[in-house]
Amino acid sequence: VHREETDLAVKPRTKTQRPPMYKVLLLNDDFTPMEFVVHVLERLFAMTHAQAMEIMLTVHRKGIAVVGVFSHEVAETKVAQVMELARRQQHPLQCTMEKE
Ligand code: TYC
Repeated sequence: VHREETDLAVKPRTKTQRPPMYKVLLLNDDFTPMEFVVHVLERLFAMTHAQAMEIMLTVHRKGIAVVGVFSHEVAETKVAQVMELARRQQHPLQCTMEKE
């Protein structure tokens, strides 16, 4: 029989610790081609063409958008991968992360 069913009093459980999650943010600029941004989103964030278009247009109109929410390690890797693809093509695209 489980302890909870037999004990007169059960110690309150301490709150479960969840690891902090990080938003990966994409920033607008006037120079990076729309097709390049869509390509990056499809390639690195496993988005469909329609999803990638939607996020890209949100960034284009609003200046910034959340691309996804990940663990610290995965978010860091995604940001580095976006920045590396942009650098290689000499686009000024900026990607950053922020604790949720
Ligand atoms: N504003 C860019 C243009 O008009 C397109 C763009 C969208 C750039 C999203 C960056 O994160 C970005 N070509």
